[in-house]
Amino acid sequence: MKKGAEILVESLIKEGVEYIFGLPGAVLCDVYDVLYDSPLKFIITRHEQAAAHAADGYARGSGKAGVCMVTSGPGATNIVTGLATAYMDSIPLVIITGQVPTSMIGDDAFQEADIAGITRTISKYNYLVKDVNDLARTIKEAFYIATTGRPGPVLIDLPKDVLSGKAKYEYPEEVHIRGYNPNVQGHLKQIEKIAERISESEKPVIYIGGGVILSGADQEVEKLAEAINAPVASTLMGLGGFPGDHELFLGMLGMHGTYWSNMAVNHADLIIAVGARFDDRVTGRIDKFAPNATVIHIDIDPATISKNVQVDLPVVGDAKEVLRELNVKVKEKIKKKPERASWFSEIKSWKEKHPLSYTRDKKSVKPQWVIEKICEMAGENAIITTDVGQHQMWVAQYYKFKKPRTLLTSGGLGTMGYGLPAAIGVKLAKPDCPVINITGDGSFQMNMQEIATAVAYKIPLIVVILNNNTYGMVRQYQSLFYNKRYYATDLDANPDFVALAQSFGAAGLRVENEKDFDPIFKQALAEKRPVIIDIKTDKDEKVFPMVPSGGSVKDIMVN
Ligand SMILES: Cc1ncc(C[n+]2csc(CCOP(=O)(O)OP(=O)(O)O)c2C)c(N)n1
Repeated sequence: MKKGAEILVESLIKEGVEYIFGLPGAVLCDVYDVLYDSPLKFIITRHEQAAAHAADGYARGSGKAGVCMVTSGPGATNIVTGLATAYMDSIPLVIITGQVPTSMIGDDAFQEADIAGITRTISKYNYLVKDVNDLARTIKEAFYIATTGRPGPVLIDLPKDVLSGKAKYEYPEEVHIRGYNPNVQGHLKQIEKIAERISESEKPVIYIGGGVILSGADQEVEKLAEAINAPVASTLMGLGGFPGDHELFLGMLGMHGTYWSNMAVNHADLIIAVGARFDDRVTGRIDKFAPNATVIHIDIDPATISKNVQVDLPVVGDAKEVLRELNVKVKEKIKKKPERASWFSEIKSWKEKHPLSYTRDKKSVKPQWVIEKICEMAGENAIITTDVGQHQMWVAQYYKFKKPRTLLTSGGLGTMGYGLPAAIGVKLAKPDCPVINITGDGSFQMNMQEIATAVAYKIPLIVVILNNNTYGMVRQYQSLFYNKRYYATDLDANPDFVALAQSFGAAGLRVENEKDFDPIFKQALAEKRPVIIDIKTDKDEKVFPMVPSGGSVKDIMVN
């Protein structure tokens, strides 16, 4: 017989867990007492939201499930944003929450919150374990559900008496959940049909999303693109799923995508969407999206098919498996690589008409320039995390991501405060890669307390604050669509970020003009502790192109 807390810890070890991110509470003391003697490393964050984001960063970097453990009531409610962030981007997490004893559930007991109820719509699945005999099976299932099919976060709520109660311990070898059978292999006949349609296409565009990265399908995408000679556009979540410097790469599509990728999608006769969900940031006005195209959609989640855009040829399956089959079929159908001279010259003309550009001046350091410099200096192994706002879109536009899992950003929920804790998590998963959080002054202040966590565990990472003293992206909306009536956007009482960093025991550095950048960034890369670099930028700098919300490609603003 073993105690619930022992069953929990032993099961986590069996699942190959290295790190647990969390923050304590008395209800979990049985667990800490077991962890005390275990090889698992518990990373204490300063806020539970950050624990969830750190576990998420670990998961995005490693491809394994991230684990987070927090106390009941306020500890549990603090992870809601982290959970929703992971859910929207299909990130595998196992979140363990403490709960009041089963006898007190529903009594408004001290630090009770119905976290299973609260998180029902933002988790892939959740459990409230009422009997210690169910614990081992529940943990096995949670990891299985989190990491298979379309991945996602799973929450396990554990009452105090379940953790202190005893049961016979047997960890199941296999999982059988009725009604849950993710379909990995795509339908062969359908794949053949798709290959046929591809061979007839004159103006194809491959449109990749985060699913390409989650399934590890990047090589297969490259093979397909080269075999059929098709340009590739990516969503924010797909960046890194295709080499950013490849001649077939069009860059990001959608609201802040490149002019030419949006035009290409608009004029395509065939869209091959892989692991993408036709998010509104990509499609804009649905009825005007890719009006002339046959739409192929390859996705593991049957629920995404025709959810937003009517799909002509769907295949449900794992992107890597389906593309592997598709590449075989395509090889049979297409003997000679198509030239597509007129299609590529059309794309080239759009590229020449409106290239991505910004003007450098003496007044301030341009954020786009900073991002190009970081890309140049950080090396191919660097991993970038971002927050949300203009800086995030400039990263997507100006950083050339060459490998999967090198951009960690909150795409679906758009969570400010994600970047620093995610950087902590991914640095633990990939200790040999430089990790750089590119953030805004607004976003940084949402979880800046986590500098203490990075200092405490000697986690060297670099935070680059593009400091425009404003909630830049919202100010941009007010500038473009509300006649410059700026309201609720200025950040007048920002701290001195350099002094703040130093007060935490991190290095604080400042870039005032372009020529400061090289030596300071080199110094930051060499530091063995967290570094914060504060860079003053112009609050009126804007992100272009921009397709206004609810607009179509015809409404695109290029400057
Ligand atoms: C938690 C959260 N609150 C509010 C928003 C709405 N929002 C989107 S972008 C933005 C401004 C971001 O400002 P900053 O981090 O300074 O970045 P910048 O746009 O200036 O680069 C805000 C407030 C959000 N995305 N997330």
